[in-house]
Amino acid sequence: MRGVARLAVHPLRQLGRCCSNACIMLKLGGSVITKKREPMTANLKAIKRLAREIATASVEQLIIVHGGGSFGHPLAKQYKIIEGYRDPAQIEGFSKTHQAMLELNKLVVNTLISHNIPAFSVSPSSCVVTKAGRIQTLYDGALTRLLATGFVPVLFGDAVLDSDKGFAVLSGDQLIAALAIMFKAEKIIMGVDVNGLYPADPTTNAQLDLLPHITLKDLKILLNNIEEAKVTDVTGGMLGKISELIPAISAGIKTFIVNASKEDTVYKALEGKKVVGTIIEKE
Ligand code: IP8
Repeated sequence: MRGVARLAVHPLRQLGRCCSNACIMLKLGGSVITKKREPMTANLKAIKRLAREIATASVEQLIIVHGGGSFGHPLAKQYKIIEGYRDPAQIEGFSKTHQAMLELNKLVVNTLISHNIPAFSVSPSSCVVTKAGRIQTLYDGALTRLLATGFVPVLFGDAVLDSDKGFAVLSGDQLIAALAIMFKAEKIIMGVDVNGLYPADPTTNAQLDLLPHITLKDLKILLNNIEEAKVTDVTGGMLGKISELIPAISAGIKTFIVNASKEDTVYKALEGKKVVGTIIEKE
């Protein structure tokens, strides 16, 4: 990251809720940074490559959110965390799910640090409470200061406390949209394991062309047509992912769906270079 302080942190910039320079939000999908079919297995090669790409891009301010992949999802499913707190046996599962996410986050953050990115881990369960699964409170004080100081906060989908149902699973997608609105982000880059959005499920119809650019109106129509992802994902696969972005897109934040499994895609998207993918805009 040429534009951001390397590990030597900037003197404090003027503090405020919005980023002093437009902030970029980057989601690293769980299916990219983990081996989705192998429990608790990170894709270290992909994490290192992504760290290298992020380190070489010129970005002023960056917030990274990563997904759960084979760390958070199987445990959240096993202990039915998404259904809320119903049974004391889930207490252990709630902790285990969070710990699994911390483990993945540690790998991601350590790799970013080893590439001289001033990454700093922020646990969503310590700054978010949901109500019926939706973000109710999001404490922004520490995040604002981290950004102003020159850090790259690294958050993740997490097991969080919920004021209605006790527990919930907060997806990285709901979180990134809320953070993008809160920090008036310039753009959201969603790094997933497909090239972008298609008019229907591309795994069942190989002839489909990628949608390079769509509006919010088209997106809503498309969401009625997209089939759910085939892989176990407690937070709703591609359909869930994209619907969570609607509030941010409605707020005018340009969103890019790109294939983070492909070399240099995230680098180019961060740099604002042309890249294969889908751009979603309000109008
Ligand atoms: O992969 C889910 O985050 P996501 C996190 O962004 C957990 O949906 C704990 C399953």
